[in-house]
Amino acid sequence: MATNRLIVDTDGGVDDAQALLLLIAAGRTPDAITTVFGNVNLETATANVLATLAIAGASVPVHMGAAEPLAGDRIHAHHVHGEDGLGGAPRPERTGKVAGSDAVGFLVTTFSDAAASGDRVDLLTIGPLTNLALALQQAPGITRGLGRLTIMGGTIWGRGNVTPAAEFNVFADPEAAAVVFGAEVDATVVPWEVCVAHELAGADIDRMFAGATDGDYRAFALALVQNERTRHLRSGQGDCLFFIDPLAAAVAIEPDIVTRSQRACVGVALEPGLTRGMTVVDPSGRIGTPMVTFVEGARRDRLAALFAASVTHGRRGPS
Ligand SMILES: [Ca+2]
Repeated sequence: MATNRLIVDTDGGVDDAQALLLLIAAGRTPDAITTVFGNVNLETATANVLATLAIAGASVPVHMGAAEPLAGDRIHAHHVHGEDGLGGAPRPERTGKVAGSDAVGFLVTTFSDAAASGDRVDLLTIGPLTNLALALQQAPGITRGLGRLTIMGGTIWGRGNVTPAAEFNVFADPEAAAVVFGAEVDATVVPWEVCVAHELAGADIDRMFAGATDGDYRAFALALVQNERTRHLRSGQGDCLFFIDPLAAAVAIEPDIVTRSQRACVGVALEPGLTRGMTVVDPSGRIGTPMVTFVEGARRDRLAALFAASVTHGRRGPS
């Protein structure tokens, strides 16, 4: 079976950059990228994506999307990803330019065409769900053009990161998440608790980088990973890297990597207060939204192999 085209929707943080490097190294360079506010503002997220593509030597059209959530105030995660969103990773001297500033229009056109032709397109979202929600509101029929939809977001057991109950991507725009989880689409969801249950030990990371050729690419990839290791060490989580967006990327391109999953429908808590942005996961189906698949476990050997490939992938010598 031919491989579907792939679009990645991203908010340009450290693990977003790692996910892009993983996809490119795995031979699944996205056919297009759409950007969204989230870890950092929209302009910075877009600049970070362009920087990552330049470092990897990949030419991919990048469309700027939503700068604000559907409702409420914009949040960010500079405390995790640094002021620049890439943990201070060294920037390339030159980057490409954006292909457009209407990501929502691009998604509507692409998935409408895909629906008409039957040539479906996969979508991986690793940021707030604003762009996809706006596209679905404009053109609900685009679900017929969607191939595999893989979403990093939400929680499965109710333990969030940005609040005790809510995960960042959903909390950043709960109304958008409610639109997506209410749409007629069979998504695969990679929830927060499962991401932090899949880690790579510091010693393994060191071994991978020891095999990488010196250069801009290695320096960039190393800075990304060191930002995370330093933060985890400071917070007492040990010397490791958690697979967040890279886990979703791996699931998107290697469905067989999933070892355990749960079918459920999802409600998103929208009321202000303790539970805003919480994903209420309902295997019984009583919430009534379409069933999606929650990933509960993935093959660690394949994750490590995909990550290792992304460490050693860089072009050799000066570009
Ligand atoms: Ca992200």
